[in-house]
Amino acid sequence: MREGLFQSEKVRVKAMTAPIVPASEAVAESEAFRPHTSHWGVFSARMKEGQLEVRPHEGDPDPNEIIQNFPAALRHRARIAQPMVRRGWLENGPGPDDRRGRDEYVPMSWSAVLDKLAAELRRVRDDFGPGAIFGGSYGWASAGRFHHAQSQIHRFLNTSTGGYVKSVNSYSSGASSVLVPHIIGDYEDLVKRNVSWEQIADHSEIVLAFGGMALKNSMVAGGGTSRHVERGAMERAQERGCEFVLVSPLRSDLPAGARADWVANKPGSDTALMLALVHTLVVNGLHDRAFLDRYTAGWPVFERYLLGETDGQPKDANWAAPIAGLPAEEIVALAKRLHGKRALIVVAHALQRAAHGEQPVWMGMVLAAALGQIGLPGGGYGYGLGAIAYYGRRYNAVPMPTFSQGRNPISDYIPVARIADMLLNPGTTYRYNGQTRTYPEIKLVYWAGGNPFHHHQDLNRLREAFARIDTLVVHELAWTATARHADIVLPCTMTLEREDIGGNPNDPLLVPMHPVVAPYGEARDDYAIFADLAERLGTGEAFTEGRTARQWLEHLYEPTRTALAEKGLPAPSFAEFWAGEGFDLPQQPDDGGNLRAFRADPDASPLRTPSGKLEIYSETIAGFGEADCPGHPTWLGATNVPDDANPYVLVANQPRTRLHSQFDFGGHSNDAKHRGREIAHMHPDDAGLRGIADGDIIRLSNERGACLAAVHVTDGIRKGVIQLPTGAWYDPADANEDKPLCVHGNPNVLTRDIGTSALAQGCTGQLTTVQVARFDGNLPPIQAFDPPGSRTAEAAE
Ligand SMILES: Nc1nc2c(c(=O)[nH]1)N[C@H]1C(S)=C(S)[C@@H](COP(=O)(O)OP(=O)(O)OC[C@H]3O[C@@H](n4cnc5c(=O)[nH]c(N)nc54)[C@H](O)[C@@H]3O)O[C@H]1N2
Ligand SMILES: Nc1nc2c(c(=O)[nH]1)N[C@H]1C(S)=C(S)[C@@H](COP(=O)(O)OP(=O)(O)OC[C@H]3O[C@@H](n4cnc5c(=O)[nH]c(N)nc54)[C@H](O)[C@@H]3O)O[C@H]1N2
Ligand SMILES: [Mo]
Repeated sequence: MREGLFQSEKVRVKAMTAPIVPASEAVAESEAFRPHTSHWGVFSARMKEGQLEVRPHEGDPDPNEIIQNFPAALRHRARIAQPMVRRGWLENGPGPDDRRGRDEYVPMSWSAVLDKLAAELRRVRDDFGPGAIFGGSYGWASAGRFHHAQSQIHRFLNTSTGGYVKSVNSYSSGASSVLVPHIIGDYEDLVKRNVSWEQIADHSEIVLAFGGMALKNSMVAGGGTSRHVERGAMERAQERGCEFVLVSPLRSDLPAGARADWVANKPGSDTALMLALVHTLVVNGLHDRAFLDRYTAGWPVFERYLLGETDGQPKDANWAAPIAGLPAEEIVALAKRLHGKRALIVVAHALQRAAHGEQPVWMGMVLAAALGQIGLPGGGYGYGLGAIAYYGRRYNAVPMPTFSQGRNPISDYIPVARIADMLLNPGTTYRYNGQTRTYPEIKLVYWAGGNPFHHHQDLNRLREAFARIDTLVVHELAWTATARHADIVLPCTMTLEREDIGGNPNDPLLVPMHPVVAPYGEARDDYAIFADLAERLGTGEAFTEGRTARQWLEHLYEPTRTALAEKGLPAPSFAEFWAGEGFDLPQQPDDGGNLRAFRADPDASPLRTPSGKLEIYSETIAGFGEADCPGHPTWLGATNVPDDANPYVLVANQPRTRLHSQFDFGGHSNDAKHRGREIAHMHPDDAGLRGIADGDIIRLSNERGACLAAVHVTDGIRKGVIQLPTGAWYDPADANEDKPLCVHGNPNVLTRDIGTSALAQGCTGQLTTVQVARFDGNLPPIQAFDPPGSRTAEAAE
């Protein structure tokens, strides 16, 4: 089927059985469980009779099952065993090439491949300047304060190539992180120093959650979490009498223990619904005028729009009802239900990962302000709460060990989700946050710790974009689709094969991360790879400062130890820390942060916005003059509207059984699939109409691409909506086609690659429209986890 991509059986077997360094040589296998941590929680691990066993941290009240992806993943055939170079690049040299993603790979020794890569980095730097290197390298990589891949690659490029073009913001919060500083102030204050789970358990009386707070999401936190508290906090609140209302196309977006009322609105309609809620409050005199007067700027301008004085259309419940797909009476009742209670408005990141994603974030703040709740314990605006397990918690009171990235001499950047635009349209201009900017001309793209074939939209367009550059370099632990498009593939260790310090600033536990097994094949740490490359570029000392990895851990630990000692707290030496199971750092009080202080005294503690207040109308944003992001929250018309060609709205949300694409080949992720495919959810009425039954294979398609998935038919989803999570590895049936069928279920072959607006240019991957049909053809095999073969047995030395 895809002869070009995969070589003969014989060679494939060779790549799969590459020699594994006997564990005893590098890492002593021990029968004792040793501590470690991951983005899905703190755990401990051991090797027993060649098998990895993991068990969650003892103090975790609600451990995350995603750690069960580790055992099968550790030595899976999808791991990369040795450095590989794409044949076309090797034979023809650097340059644009549409064979990327279709070509063969040639194994090479470490010394030969690093020589070649050093020469190529020098060529690009000398001929075009470091501004022709894109090193944004977005992605979640692995936990660990030192072996954090993005810190490593950025430090390498800063010290050794004269810098790089970076990316700003995230796929997570592309719209909100640009908007919030204009209207509320510091973004971290809003998401991390505001309403906490402790406050919800103790104080909230009603929680209205747009997009929900799904436990599958809060199970994850960058750097690891030792206690998953979200389920317990929602149950305690519910038992105390707190009401939960879920506004979402999926019932599973709040846990059963919250006993929520489910309002299944149309995806993308939340801004209209919130406008109608505020309109209802206003016309009934239920809005908090005193709060709006004292703490907000621009309410009168917004109110004229709300009441229809500027455009002739009052934003009342009758207006919003057909937009949201809800009865007007339900909207009116919901508004009245919010009044007079300690009310918390939550808006999930998901709502802003869509066209005009700025609007629901802004309007959520206005709703919370109209209720007069911002700054009260358990009340106000919990933007992002529940999306990740570092929101709604306390900050640690001492600094975390931090590996310095150095200084980037290149100031050029792109908003992260504009990568394909940049590569396809060098030299053209675009708008971002009030500026007109120009896309640079990139020759070399270097990635470590991310998977653009997971995170980016419209993957067929991304393939075209990657065909344009001279060289794509990827460090990976497994054969992701990104690695399969690279010219140089360097195998790196996975977390259980190296030592590190684990922790995140919103979790108290500092964890000594012990390796449990030797590196797979010839895999090396990102640090070791960059150190050797830097050596070749004459910048070895600047990159390593003469330290081994262990010496770096000791060095990074020291400021934390000193800070503990200065506070008169127990301050274990590194050796003591390393010998133990980890210890809890002191934490800051749960005091509601700057928003609470602002409420207490807005003159003494103004917000960091131009007016010092909550900006319901922003003169700054109005001054940018963007039609798709005016000066106050606005209903800009429906997007992702189903039509005859694409009659369903696709929700492409976060997966339950893994973090993004990581260890999709692990047991927990794979066991949850059906016939090897990712599972989509569909309403019984929709399925019935198309002759689709539970467990069938379906084909989802639109003008951008197509994929297969298995289907689960359920009434837990709004009619007309189909949900397919992200993270199943891109698996083209025939990579030689322009728009190959992904046989595995990666929704990003379907999503649209456009920015949220000219303000933020955020990712819009959450929603799109699709056609759906039962797939009755021969089911193509899953090949995403088979390594591409290498033609020749002799490594090219
Ligand atoms: N349609 C749609 N698309 C989305 C989203 C959506 O809602 N809908 N959500 C978006 C969001 S919020 C995000 S954050 C992104 C996530 O996108 P990514 O962060 O790119 O996804 P991951 O799968 O976590 O990619 C991390 C990669 O790093 C590799 N890795 C792990 N450890 C190491 C290491 O030590 N060294 C090196 N070199 N590599 C390592 C892993 O194998 C993996 O391939 O996806 C976005 N994409
Ligand atoms: N298990 C697991 N957890 C994760 C991740 C993961 O990959 N796996 N990724 C982590 C990361 S990086 C991030 S940024 C966060 C992301 O956090 P979110 O972006 O909030 O998470 P999603 O699951 O994409 O979306 C949450 C829910 O929003 C609902 N939704 C979608 N569109 C709309 C809409 O228009 N209106 C309303 N009302 N609801 C809508 C969907 O039903 C969806 O289930 O999750 C984190 N948690
Ligand atoms: Mo994210």
